[in-house]
Amino acid sequence: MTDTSAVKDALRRQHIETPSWAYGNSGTRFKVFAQRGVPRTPQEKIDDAAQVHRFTGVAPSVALHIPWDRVDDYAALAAYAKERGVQVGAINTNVFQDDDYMLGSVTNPDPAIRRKALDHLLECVDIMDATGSRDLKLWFSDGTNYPGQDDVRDRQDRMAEALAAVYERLGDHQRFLLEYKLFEPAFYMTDLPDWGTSYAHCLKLGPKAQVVVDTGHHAPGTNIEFIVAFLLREGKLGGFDFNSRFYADDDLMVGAADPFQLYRIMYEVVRGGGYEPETGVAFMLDQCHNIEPKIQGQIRSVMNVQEATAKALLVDVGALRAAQSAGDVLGANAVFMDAYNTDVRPLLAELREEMGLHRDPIAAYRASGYYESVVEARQGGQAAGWGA
Ligand code: PSV
Ligand code: MN
Ligand code: MN
Repeated sequence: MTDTSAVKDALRRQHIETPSWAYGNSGTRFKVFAQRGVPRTPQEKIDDAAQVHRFTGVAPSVALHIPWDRVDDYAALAAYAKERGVQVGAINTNVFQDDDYMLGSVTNPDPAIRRKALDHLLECVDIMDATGSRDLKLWFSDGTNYPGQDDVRDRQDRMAEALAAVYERLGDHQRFLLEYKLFEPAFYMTDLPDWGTSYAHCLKLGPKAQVVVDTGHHAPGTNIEFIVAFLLREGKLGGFDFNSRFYADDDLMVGAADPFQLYRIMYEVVRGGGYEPETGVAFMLDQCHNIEPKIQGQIRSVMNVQEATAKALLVDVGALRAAQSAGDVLGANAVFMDAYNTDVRPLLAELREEMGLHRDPIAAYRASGYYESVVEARQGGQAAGWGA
């Protein structure tokens, strides 16, 4: 039997970070849909993130994306967030939107463009100094579209050189999280296509270089929970960019496409000790809400992560281990599935009440009138960054 009060305690201290770009307008390369009441400034994105925390109690930080969230004074922005009851979290770099980066950023054959990209990454560490952020998230769109287009090995050398320069610049309490992605926008070869490549670069550099697993960045059928278990065992799992996918990098709400996969991932996190804050595993969302209301989409996503976590924490580990060591295949699988099939919504509703929150965060948000007030106050909302 699992102790539900211990499970509740663990859930109470969960920390899920929401991304500033989830609150802005977004879409596909075909169309960005404008919604009413979307934020016009980084401050207004923080206001929206604060609503997600207000109703869930477990989303106390918001990630920024630079230059989408460029301001003159980042310390003042961090203070603004604090006043609203949240913190500035990870700083996400952006070396994928300038014309200069058509053939790559840090792996570009042109040294002047590589320098420009590196300067941006270093500037983002300056921003972290001002906001007090711990994590720098690095994702590179770098790669090639055609065989022979550029030299694969030279590009790895350039990547390693840039990463070493960023690593060198990090302060004692800072780290970078290196993201990989199978393809897109490069279609033939991506310079950091998988966890193994990110891991190898991070391993060379040291403990402040960690791998981040974006759940939407794998080939269909990839066993993501194995990657999670492996990286945790090696002390190299820096965190997650959570979202869900049906086909490619869909950036849909986490737990929407495959809640069972999310549960399997969270089980490995718990099993590997990654749920303990000291391990530094960051639970971040990286999503956009193209057709659904954005704040509600974030609240729903946070709840989906909570539900998967609750199920993972409810696994009867004693019974599971006993069945595993007895070679009882079906018994072990049954224990694992029992936890997954538990309806944890009443437990979470109870927990929220204990935390002084409404049992149903979406209903409470809808009843709050926040949406109507921002629709009134905000005109001409900002695109999150894509396709605008
Ligand atoms: C790239 O697909 C990615 O997952 C990276 O994390 C980016 O910074 C993010 O999406 C936002 O576009
Ligand atoms: Mn991502
Ligand atoms: Mn992505």
